[in-house]
Amino acid sequence: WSEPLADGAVILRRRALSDADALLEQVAKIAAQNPFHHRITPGGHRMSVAMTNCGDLGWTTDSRGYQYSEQDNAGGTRWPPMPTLFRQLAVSCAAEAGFANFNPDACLLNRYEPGAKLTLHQDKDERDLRQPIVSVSLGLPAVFQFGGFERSDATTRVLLEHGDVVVWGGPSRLRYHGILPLKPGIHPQAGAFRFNLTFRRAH
Ligand code: MD3
Ligand code: FE
Repeated sequence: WSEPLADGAVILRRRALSDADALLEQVAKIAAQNPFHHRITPGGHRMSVAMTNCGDLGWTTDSRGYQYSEQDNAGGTRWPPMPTLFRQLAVSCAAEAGFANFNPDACLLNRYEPGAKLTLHQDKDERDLRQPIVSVSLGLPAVFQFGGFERSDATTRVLLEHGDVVVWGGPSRLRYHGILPLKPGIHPQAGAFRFNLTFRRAH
């Protein structure tokens, strides 16, 4: 079932549940090629979320800043291709939310361990902000926060669970958002982690 979260944002609850085992298998294959890595922000902080990517472009950060790159700055290799299942799921969820021509060229994989969090931020490193972002949550549940267009705006909390998909587009594309520190637990399919896949049109 689906429900609007905000103008342009739709949550498709459990939409990826039937694909979850296959998605996690692909996550493991990608990580075997380009391991999850705690990247260092331009400010010198080690991110508590570990990241890798698949697709033509991947989001990375280092002392120079944030960018989409064809190369993994950790390993110096190209990213693994985006699995067909990933692309099909992202494209069909975007279409269900009203974005008919979504063609992602980047998929960021985030891995949360207990205590890992993502502080409030905006996603604006993509060239065409009219393109939505599709996010798929797997494993342990997390509390997602979304706010307004300024960091100090009030936030709302939503629990994101295994198999939930959210499509962020339109006016919601530039809302501040974050993830509260992950509570420890063991998920039957994902173990002690939460994984989040975000599909983007970067260039
Ligand atoms: C709202 N990831 O990778 S996914 C990120 O669960 C990120 O790992 C979170 O924020 C995670 O940048 C949240 C949901 C999400 C993704 C992109 C958005 C929400 C968004 C872009 C604009 C507004
Ligand atoms: Fe984000």
